[in-house]
Amino acid sequence: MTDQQSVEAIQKEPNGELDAVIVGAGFAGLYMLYRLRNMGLSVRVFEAGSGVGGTWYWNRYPGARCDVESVQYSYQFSDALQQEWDWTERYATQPEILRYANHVADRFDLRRDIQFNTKVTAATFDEATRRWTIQTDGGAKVNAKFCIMATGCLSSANTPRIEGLETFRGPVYHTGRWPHEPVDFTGRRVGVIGTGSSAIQAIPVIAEQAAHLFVFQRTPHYTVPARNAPLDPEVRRQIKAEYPALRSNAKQMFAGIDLKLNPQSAIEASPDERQREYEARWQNGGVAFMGAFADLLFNADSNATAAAFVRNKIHELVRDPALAEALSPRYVIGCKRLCVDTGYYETYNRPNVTLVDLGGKSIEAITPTGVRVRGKECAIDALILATGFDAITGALTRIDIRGTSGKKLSEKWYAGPRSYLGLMTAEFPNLFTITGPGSPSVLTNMLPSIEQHVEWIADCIGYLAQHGMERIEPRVEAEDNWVAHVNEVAGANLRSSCSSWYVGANVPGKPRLFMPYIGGFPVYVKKCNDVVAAGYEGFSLS
Ligand code: N01
Repeated sequence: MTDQQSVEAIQKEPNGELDAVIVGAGFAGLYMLYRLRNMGLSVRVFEAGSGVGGTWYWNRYPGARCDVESVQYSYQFSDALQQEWDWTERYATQPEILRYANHVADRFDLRRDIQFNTKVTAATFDEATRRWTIQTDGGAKVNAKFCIMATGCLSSANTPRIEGLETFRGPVYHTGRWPHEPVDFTGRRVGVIGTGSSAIQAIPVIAEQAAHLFVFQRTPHYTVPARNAPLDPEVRRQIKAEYPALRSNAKQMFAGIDLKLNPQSAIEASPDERQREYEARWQNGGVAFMGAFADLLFNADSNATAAAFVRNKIHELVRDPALAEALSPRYVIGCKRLCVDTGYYETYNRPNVTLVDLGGKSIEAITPTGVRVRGKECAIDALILATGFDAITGALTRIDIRGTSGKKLSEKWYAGPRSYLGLMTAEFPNLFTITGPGSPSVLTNMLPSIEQHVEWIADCIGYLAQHGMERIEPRVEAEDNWVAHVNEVAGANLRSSCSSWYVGANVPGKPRLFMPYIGGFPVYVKKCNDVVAAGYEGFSLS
């Protein structure tokens, strides 16, 4: 549907009024649309990109793939869908995941309700009419009873303020806003700022093409090998045969995915046992490395054994000991999100790759022809910002969202996000946040977390309709208690102990507190269900 057709379609609806507006056509927005439309609601999705897929639409950098296994990083709401789709690799590439998102959009005929190339700029609640007015960058205004933010946790690109960045004469790319056409680095000197998951996936691929690659590292990240491989058709057949059991088992797990957690304590195991367990997981590959022992994120001494194991691996893989040392993190493993790579450390053995260690400091300045570090310019032809996202809250606070008091959401969240269950926030009735702050979101397999939120929201809207009600808002006390609980649980987990995007540390000026809920997926789901069973306890309904 073109913009014009889309606007016309909205205008054909009585008074331009909708039951619901959904912001974003990634996996959350697509499924939300599917559910609400099946309930007979009039729904419009606004999507800034020209296609569906969200994260997988924007993050097209070389080497981009999901580090959750493909057979689990997929929808489960439709058995027919999960039976008909064939993932080709253990970890799907970005193009394959994008094909899947497009397949879902076509299969369920979702596009006709999505308006592409349209950014939502503002949303205002009117208490008199109990409706939201949603404004887009094209100047259109629509009116809806419910406003559902499916804006993603890692979608608002973080471009650091570095002196002189705008003066650089060559092309500048952000991994989270990569061009749609192929970028050729052949014969060019390329600089990459950042060493998080995106950089760690991109660096080995770009190093094979570029004349020289300079990696500007502020803080080294821990990464474990992916051990990616094509999916054996027989394994795929077996998984499909056992999908219901696999999915329901995963939902009983802390992260909504089975990491084969070993219930033992690392510190109570013998050195030999630890070595065997870590080695087996290192060889098997992937984030299940952190499932080696149950207390890795709760006991600093236990954590130190896993961190030391990975540092030893870095020293085995990188030939130059000084370089290996510079690449070796010294903080809690798993505190910044564990990365998963293919040949990352080995890439530093290449003669055309140079690590520029910033020693914990930001880049000093960008010049028209390069990057200046400690007073010396490193000449480059192209610059890649692998500098991550204004995570979890950025996509929400960048929109001018105003609730009952007229206060902006960004003002309410000035000292950090406040929500009830990560689903709603007081003073903003009928505004839902799919995988919002205060929900497990990024600490889990995102797809089941998205599905759980979408189903909760759809059921809630259905409940209001069945009971002749049209307004829901969290009570302030319930929100306060939830925020306190989120903070308390975070305080007991080593994940909150370092500078990471989980605590907003990567964005200067952002309030520092642990944003996702780290109580585990099953505990969280039970809480959401209990709230409903108790008649939407903690919410005001009218
Ligand atoms: O971003 P990041 P990302 N000067 O924030 C550095 C998901 N993801 O896009 O560590 C110099 O992790 C910054 O340094 P420091 C995944 O959840 C998933 O890589 O803050 N450096 C860091 O090295 C992941 O965690 C997949 O000191 C600066 C880097 O930039 C999340 O997205 C794939 C700087 C940013 O790392 C974000 O990953 C890719 C400055 N001024 C991503 N500012 C999957 O496979 C920032 N940095 C599912």
